[in-house]
Amino acid sequence: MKFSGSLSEAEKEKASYEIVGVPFDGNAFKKGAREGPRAVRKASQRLETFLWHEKLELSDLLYYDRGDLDLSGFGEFGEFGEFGGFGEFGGLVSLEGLEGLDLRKKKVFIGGDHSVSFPLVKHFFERGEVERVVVLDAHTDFRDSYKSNKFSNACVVRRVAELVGLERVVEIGVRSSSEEEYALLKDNDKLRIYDAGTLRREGGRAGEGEGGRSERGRSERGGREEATYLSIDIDVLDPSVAPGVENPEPCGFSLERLISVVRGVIKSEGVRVVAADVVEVNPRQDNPNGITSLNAARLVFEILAGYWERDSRY
Ligand SMILES: [Mn+2]
Repeated sequence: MKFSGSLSEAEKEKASYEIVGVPFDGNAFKKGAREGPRAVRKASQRLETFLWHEKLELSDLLYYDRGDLDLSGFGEFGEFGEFGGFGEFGGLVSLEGLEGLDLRKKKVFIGGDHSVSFPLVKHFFERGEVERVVVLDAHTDFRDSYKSNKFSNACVVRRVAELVGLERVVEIGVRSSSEEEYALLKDNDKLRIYDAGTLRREGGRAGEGEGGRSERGRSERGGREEATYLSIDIDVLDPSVAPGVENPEPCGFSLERLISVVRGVIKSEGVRVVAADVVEVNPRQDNPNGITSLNAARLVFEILAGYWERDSRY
């Protein structure tokens, strides 16, 4: 099954944007996120591809769902902590499917546990296609290691920051970390965090504010744009609208708030989002009505619409 509104196989060359599933949960404690791509695709069939609030028919945007990365070479995913030769996963994903991707076409990846973001960012970064990373997540994910696994989904932002540089990472929506993570993060003046409380006080303008100005930004000033990877852990949403996650964290975003921040980041001046992921949808933890997958599907729609809005402006 392809994501709703996808071009057919015969027409895939016409695509401006591509969707890719990453059905991996080997670095999660509670398994199930490997079923995320399938569940989100299925949920997308329940939504109209006509975005009412913009009067935009999404299938006109020309995107193609390439299916899932082939992770068969990895074998059956072991239980948490069995990845003795850490780093193998990064190599595996690079070997097993990313090489074939045309990086000039903007991407939306559907996870998978959050650990998949590291090899994805790495692939783009090492090819000079990504300079900056924006993470939307309830958690800082800044542990050095979790249960002896340095590539756990609880460590992913730390690994990404080591790769691209602390000053090139922004975290939005944070409302949970360990004391050790906070001690490390509070005194650093590099990695920027817009936590959930800041967003509530400022009306959610961390991403949106810059976006508002960009309407008349680049064409006048022609400023340089930083190629950006946008990683969205669905647990940034409130558990009431996204219960199907490994680590639900109370007091999160509404879906409207998240969409507003995501669209704001995509249209921000000085930022060019070239790839995004939506990770940590765990259908085994979801309500029977599949609300988490449904909201994730809507988010994928919004990312595609954001890409299109941005590309059609210039
Ligand atoms: Mn998280």
